Amino acid sequence: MIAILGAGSMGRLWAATLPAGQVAFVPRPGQAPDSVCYRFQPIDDKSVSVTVPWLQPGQSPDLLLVTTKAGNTLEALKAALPSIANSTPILLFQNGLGSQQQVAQTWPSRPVLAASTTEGANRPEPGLTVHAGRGDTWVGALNPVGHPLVKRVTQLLADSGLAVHPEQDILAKLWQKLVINAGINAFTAVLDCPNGEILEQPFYQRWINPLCREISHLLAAAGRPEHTPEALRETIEAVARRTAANTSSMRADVLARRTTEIDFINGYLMRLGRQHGIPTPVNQMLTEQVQQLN
Ligand code: KPL
Repeated sequence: MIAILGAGSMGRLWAATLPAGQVAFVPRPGQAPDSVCYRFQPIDDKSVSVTVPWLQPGQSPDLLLVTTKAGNTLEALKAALPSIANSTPILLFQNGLGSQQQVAQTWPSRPVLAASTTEGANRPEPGLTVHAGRGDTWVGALNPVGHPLVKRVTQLLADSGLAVHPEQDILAKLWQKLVINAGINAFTAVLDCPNGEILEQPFYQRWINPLCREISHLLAAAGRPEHTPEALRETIEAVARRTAANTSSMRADVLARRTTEIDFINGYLMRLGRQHGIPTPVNQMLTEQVQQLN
């Protein structure tokens, strides 16, 4: 049995694709007792109706997927973990960086793993979850207790039929995604436009080079492989073009009046800059502008 904490788009994508009857959502405090029911639209098939029960007291999951927003993760896990065995692997799906490290530090004796995924899912209306784009999911350990479980967790997730791979250096994957999100998401939220449209906007063109210079310094300071600002810009723009029509997760959060993950994306880079004595005025400006939208 796989338990899922967080019934947003990503949680519902995994719940709909993993074998039926083997998935349950973890109830949040004060949760209504009814199962979670929704329609699921696969990429190239007819939509199906999905019913996912809540995890019952005494049920012991083989794996806990955590698909909460980065800012809610610690609090949600503090409420959920007392009833989940110490040996159950915790697999974190959060965007950005910072929340994963908080979890690994708070529960050092539990197996903590992280996933980086390029699967696309969204909820265009309340009862509908759409698998919007096929991608890949990489799974790797964040602490020593998690290492021996990477293969098993990857196999459990691969039962969904989605492409899941074990990853030795999951931090590298999380950094790659962080760079892309740092260069796209805040711009789409501030400019209120789909990913591809930022490329033509004067505000983006004014700030993207200085932003990439900041990120390039931060990568070197964090001991990650170095990338020139030009290479970072190319990577960001290739993804913006490939996902041109997408509404980024940050713009979607702003439009739905949800808290964004800015504190774990450009906000994380700003805090890292402070730690290393590297000025990050562009990350700070983007963080503040998105915080104001919230
Ligand atoms: O990951 C994304 C997000 O929206 O969070 C991108 C890659 C920008 C795609 O929309």
